[in-house]
Amino acid sequence: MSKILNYINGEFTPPLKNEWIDNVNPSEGRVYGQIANSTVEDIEKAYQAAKAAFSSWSATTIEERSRILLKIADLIEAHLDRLAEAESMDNGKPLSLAKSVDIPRASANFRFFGNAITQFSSDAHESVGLNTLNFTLRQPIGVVGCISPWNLPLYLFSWKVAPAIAAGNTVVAKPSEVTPMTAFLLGEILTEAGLPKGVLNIVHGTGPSAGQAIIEHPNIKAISFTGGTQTGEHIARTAAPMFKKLSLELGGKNPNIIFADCNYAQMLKTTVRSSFANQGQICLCGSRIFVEKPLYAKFKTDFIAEVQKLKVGHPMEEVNLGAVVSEAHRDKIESYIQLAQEEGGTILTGGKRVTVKGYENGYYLEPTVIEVPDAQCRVNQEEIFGPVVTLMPFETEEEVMAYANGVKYGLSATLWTSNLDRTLRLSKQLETGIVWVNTWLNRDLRTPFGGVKASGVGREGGFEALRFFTEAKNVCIKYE
Ligand code: TXE
Repeated sequence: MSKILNYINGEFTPPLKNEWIDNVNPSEGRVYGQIANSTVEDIEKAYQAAKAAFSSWSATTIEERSRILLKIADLIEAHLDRLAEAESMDNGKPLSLAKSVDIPRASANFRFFGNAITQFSSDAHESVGLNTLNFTLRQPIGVVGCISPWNLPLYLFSWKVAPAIAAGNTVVAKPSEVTPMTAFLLGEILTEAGLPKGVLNIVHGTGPSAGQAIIEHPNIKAISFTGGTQTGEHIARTAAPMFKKLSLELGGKNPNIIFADCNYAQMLKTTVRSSFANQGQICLCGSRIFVEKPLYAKFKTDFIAEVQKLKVGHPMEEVNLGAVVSEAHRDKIESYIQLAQEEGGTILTGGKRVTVKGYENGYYLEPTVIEVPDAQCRVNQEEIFGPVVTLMPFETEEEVMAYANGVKYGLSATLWTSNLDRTLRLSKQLETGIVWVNTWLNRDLRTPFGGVKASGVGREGGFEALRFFTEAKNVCIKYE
C-alpha cells in the first residue's frame, strides 16, 4: 500500500498525529493507499517552515526563481508517463487525457510563470507640476495558502503554486484528499529542481481538518482556492473578517449556445468534448446546451449518435470516458439523473451505470443527454459535475440570453455562430468571466481566468495571478 506523506521543509514526513485516510482507486473501486490525515499541528509546522524560508526566497533574484521553475517544468515533462499513470489511477480519468492534457499543462504552468515573472513590471506615475514621482512596489505577500480540487489535480495545483512562488511567496498548499498522488510525487521533483526547503510545503488531509487550519491560520495572508461554491462561501466567511486576500474559482453551469449559422461539423465535434471530457468533471464543461430551433431536430439526432459512439471503460485502455472520481460523486450524479425524470425531463441517451469487465466495482456512468422541459428546473440550474448535459431549443437571442444568464453561476459560455455582430453583442451580454466563440477550452495562459456571480471572485492567469500574489505599495517621492 502506498503512503502519501506530507512534504514539509523539503522532507517527506508522516502526519504528527499519525492518522491516515484511505486513498481509493475509482476505476477499480478499491483502496490502494493511505493519505496523511493532517491536522492543525501539521499546518503549523508547514507554516513555520514557510515563514523561515520567506526572507531568503523573497530576496532571491528573479532569474534564479525563474531558473528553478523552468527546471520543475522540465522534470514534470521528463516524468510525464509516471505522473500521468498516477493521475489516471487516482482520479479515474483516461490515461490518454492525463498524458495529453493534465500533466503537460502542469509542466506548462511552471514554465509559463517561470517566464512571466521575468516580464512582470509595475507602474510609475509622475505628478507633473507637483514635483512628485510615484512608483508601485509589488512585494510578495508572505506565506500564502493554496487549496485545490480533485478534477484536474496536478493541473490546478500547479496553476496556483507556480505563480505564488514565482512572485516570491512561500506556500502551504493542500491538494484534494480525493486525488493527492501527483502533488505528493511533485515533492521529489521540487527537491531535484533545487527549490529551497520550506518554499513550497505540501500538506495532505481533509477539508474540515487540514484545509480549515490553512484558512483559519492568522498569518497565512492570502488564499487561492478552487473547488465547490459552498466551500468557497465557507472560506470567504472565515477569511473575510481576517482581511485575507482571496481568489475563489468555484463551480459553473455553463451554457453552450448553438446558432443555426455555425460551422456544424466543428460545433458537433467540439460539443461532444465540451460535454463529456474528463467525464464532465471540468468546471468549464458546457453542461447546458441550447440549440436554435431550425437546427434542433438535426442536432439532437446527430449528437445522440456521436455520444453513443463514446467508449466508457478502464482508464488505462483506449477509452473516451473513464470512471467518475468517487462512489459518493457517482451517487450524486445519479441522484440528478433520477431528479431529471421527476422534473419531466427525457433521457435521450445514457443514464445508467456501466459495468466494466474485470473492474465491476469501479464507478462508471454512461454519457447522458437529457432533454429538459424548461430552463428553471433543478437539473438545469445546479452543478452536476458529471457526464450529464441538458438540451433545450430556443428561438430568439433574447430568449437564449435569458436562459444563459438565468442561473446563479457565471464561469464560462460557449457561442457557436458565424455572425460577427451577434458574437460581439452576445459576448457583452453574457454574465460570465469567459466567452468562447466557435471553440472550447482554448487557453492562452496570459488571459484572465475566473468567474462572476457564484462562480467566484478574482482572476487567475498571466499577470493577474502575479498581481494577486503580490501587494501593491505606492511610494511617493517629492523632489526639488
Ligand atoms: O469540493 P470541495 P468537493 C464542485 C462540484 C462538486 C462539488 C463538491 O460540483 O460536486 O464542488 O466537490 C478543500 N476549508 N466542484 O466536495 O469540498 C478540499 O479538501 C478549507 C467544482 O470535492 O470544495 C479540497 O482540497 N478547504 C470544482 C478543496 O477544498 C476545504 C472542482 C475542494 O473541495 C474545506 C471540484 C474547508 N472547510 C468540485 N472543505 C471546480 N470549480 O473546478 C473542503 N476543502
